[in-house]
Amino acid sequence: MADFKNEFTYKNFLESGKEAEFDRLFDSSVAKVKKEVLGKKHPIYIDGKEIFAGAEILEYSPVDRTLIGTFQKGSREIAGQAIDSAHRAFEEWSALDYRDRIRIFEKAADLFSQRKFDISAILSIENGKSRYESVGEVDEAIDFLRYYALDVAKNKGYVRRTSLGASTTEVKAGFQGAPGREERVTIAMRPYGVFGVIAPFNFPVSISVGMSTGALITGNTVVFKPSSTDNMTMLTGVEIYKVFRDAGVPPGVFNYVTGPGSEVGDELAINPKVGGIAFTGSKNTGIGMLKKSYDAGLIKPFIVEMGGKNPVIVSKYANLDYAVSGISSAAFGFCGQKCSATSRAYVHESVKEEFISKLLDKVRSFKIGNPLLKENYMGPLISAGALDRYKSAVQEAGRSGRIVFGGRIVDTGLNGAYVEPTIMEGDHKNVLFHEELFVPFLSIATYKKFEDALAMANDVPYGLTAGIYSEKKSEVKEFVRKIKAGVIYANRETSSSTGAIVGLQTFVGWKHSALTGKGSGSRFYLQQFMREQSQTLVK
Ligand code: UN1
Repeated sequence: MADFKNEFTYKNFLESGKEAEFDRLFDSSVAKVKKEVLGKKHPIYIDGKEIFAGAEILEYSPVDRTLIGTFQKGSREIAGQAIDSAHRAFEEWSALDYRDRIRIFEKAADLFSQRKFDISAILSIENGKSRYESVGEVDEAIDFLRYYALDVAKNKGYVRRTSLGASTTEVKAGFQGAPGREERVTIAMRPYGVFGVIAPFNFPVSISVGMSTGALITGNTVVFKPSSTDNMTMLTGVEIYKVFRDAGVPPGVFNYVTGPGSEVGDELAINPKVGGIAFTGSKNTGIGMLKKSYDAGLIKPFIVEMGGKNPVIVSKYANLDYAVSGISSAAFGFCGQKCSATSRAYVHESVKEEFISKLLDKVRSFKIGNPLLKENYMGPLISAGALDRYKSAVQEAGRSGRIVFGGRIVDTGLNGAYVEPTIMEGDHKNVLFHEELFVPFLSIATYKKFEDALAMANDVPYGLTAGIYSEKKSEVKEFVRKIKAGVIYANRETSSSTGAIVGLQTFVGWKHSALTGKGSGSRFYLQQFMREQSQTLVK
């Protein structure tokens, strides 16, 4: 069995001295996608067939409002048809030898790898990521596919056999531990049935592929809904559908349904034929779906990831250069539109001035503009809703805190929501330290005692990622022991809280950030998509 290897496209190009080739491939894919892929009409795919809903959704690029495509506005009824199709396909798919399923997803990884620059170009146009973020995300999708395929292989399809030898004495009456005849036991992890997979706009390739592969490779079938309402990423969804189809996923096993959450998402939550839900998105939507499902009297597993309000601590013992580099990237990379983004910094009062002055130097160097161009670090916000959230945060910061950088809309000449990275100083009690904003906005507060920094860091309902910068070992140790978050980083120069790598850092939320306590890209992920059955056969 070959060992797992991350895709690391950019790193590999760079290390072999081929950065120019990397850029040429991305730029030519952008040109090709603009010419050949944008502006088309796309169906819903149910049972391998094209379905048209009679109502449409137009998707525009956040970069400049170019028409990305015309998609179907799926209704509750259409979602029901997709569920029926997935339900019909389940028996055969779940009965397939696990090695056959592994082969399909290894092939899917290879196809993504071949198509990576085209899909990355679509991704940048669709949600406004820079080329580095997009290629990194497609790599993450490939990593998920390979990692999960290897996991199933290593666990031999999650079936193991054991037995209890026959007793030499005869059974007289049954009781716990009674002697008896030989018992052959198969312990099998078995799929639930149909999984509803509901994906976010911010990682529409990797998170969609990760959740879908988790469900499919373990023998479930899927109804997949890409983000289709205010923040739309339906075209990368079509690409995912095509990769799975071309890799050999049979018709009906993976169905692609676009449409509003209030129709398609709700149907997935309350339809009794849906065995489980995998969801990544906002806390409100996630909890709303859970509630609807339980109110409908259904018990289905929810594998959810629901955001964060991720803190970083900058100690008086910090290497401030690492802190500035890591925090600026985690707070402002992809405009802070990551669940893993750093949005709060607790800085020791003695280093605050120096930290802020270094941070401002760094942030001033970030170029804002068309994310398809190599030089721009920050592209547009995803939607008008995001811009509204940004504006109200800036207003609130002006009222109850102090803006130390940014706060303005940037005129790039493009028809999109481009804004400055924004930094405010304020009190931890301020609402801006507590609500997830999902925009490039960092709130800074100072502390005197380390334990106060930890208490403030933990004082939110979320518990996804967290970071610390301190060269003092005992502080880092205390942080690791006391911080209530699933993904934590100390002294990481590349990012204080984002950029978990599949197979290396499991991505898992604590508290309100998730539900199961198990993360993606880890060896416990797949087990969530199956239920255990012990099958005892007495000869
Ligand atoms: C998310 O924003 O929902 O660690 C997930 C990271 C990525 C995953 C982010 N690998 O930043």
